[in-house]
Amino acid sequence: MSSKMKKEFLDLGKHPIANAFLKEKDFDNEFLFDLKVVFDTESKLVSLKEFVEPEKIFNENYPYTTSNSFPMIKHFKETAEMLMKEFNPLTVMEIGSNDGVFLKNWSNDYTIGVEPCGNFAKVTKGMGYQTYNEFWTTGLSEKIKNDGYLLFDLIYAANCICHIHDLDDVFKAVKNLLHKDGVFVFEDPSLLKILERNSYDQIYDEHPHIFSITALDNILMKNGLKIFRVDNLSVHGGSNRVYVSHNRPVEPSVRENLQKEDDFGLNEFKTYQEFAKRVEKSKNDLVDLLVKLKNDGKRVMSIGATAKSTTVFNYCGIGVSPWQADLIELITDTTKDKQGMCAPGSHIPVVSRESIDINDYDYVYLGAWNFKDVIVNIESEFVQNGGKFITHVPNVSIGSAKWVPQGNINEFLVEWK
Ligand code: DWN
Repeated sequence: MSSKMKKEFLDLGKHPIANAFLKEKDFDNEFLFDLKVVFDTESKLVSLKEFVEPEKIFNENYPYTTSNSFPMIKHFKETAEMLMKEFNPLTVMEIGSNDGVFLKNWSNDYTIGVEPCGNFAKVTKGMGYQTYNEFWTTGLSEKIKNDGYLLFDLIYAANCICHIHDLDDVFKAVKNLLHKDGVFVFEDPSLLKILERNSYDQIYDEHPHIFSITALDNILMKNGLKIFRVDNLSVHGGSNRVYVSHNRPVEPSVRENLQKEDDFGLNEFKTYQEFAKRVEKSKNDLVDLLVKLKNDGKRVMSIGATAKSTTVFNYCGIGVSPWQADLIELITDTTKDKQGMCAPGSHIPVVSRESIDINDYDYVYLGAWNFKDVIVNIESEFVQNGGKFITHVPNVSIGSAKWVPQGNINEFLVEWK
């Protein structure tokens, strides 16, 4: 791709590594980089202007485990069941197998994982799955071939392909190991949903690319593979599941998605310039709201020490600028490796949910807004005591939850204002 084709549309300022939680002693040595975003007018791919070395991000200390985002366990079980039913694969490989939440739905006799983070590769090896503790490259695909593996009927990857810099190499490596009748299925956040919902917080070091179906279609085609189906998913605030093969007939969902993206303007640079304006407004609205609450003597905490909230807090200066130091007092997270640490850049303390009394706070900012319905229902006592939620997606708003009948049970649903 020629760099002349890449046009910058968003500058989110200096950012740390989104998942590099740290202790106070390491504040002075924190690595920061310029988080800027470009649109390639030729391939239509949206990417970061500056990539961070993968070894700095994905290593022994990488803390995000799929199993801690527990609603995802059900998602991966259902995905595996669907893939089993439709494609009945005899050989399966997962790229980016994390702590094995997808792998464990398949027999370890015929399933292997690829995972660059040593801590997770150890877990899936312990579960009996052959796991290559390496980055996904054409070199690794050759090694797997030389180790005697047959070509794979199913290659799967979730929230992984958009993490890799060199997409031509990624897809060449897949082509190298995909059986002639096999399917490559991968899920990643949807660029269209991000633009529709102003969820700019999907932009951080781990996402060097944000995929549209349009860009993927162009890049896969160039590498001799073809998208034959697209599913739109609600997970992670809106993702696409993309089905790829050597030569299966293309289904209507591909054309429909390409059309939807074109209708929204994803092929035009001005759409991204308009998005950049909405991102700036989102920042101003969030800071204004938090400053007002602070001045009114209200206390605000956050749930979910997400990579996404690293982007929000650093872009908005929350916890970063001295005059915005304590707008959000703390973050709770279910992940043990994040607890007792400080959030990247903002240095807001991360603690376990059990260690605090949520009723001491007036507002909860949803760092994990993608799990808002789950979190609101877990925090029923806070809701009953009049506690309120804050989100910035799709617009900065305050939500109060109400009991609403859902079939046979009552659930909390948030009404946003
Ligand atoms: O692609 C990626 C996605 C899949 O996960 C990575 N690049 C990094 C990561 O992004 P994230 O940190 O934004 O993901 P989540 O899944 O939104 O993270 C949710 C966080 O919130 C986890 O640390 C677990 C925590 N959590 C919680 O404290 N209470 C989650 C739930 C549901 C809860 O009730």
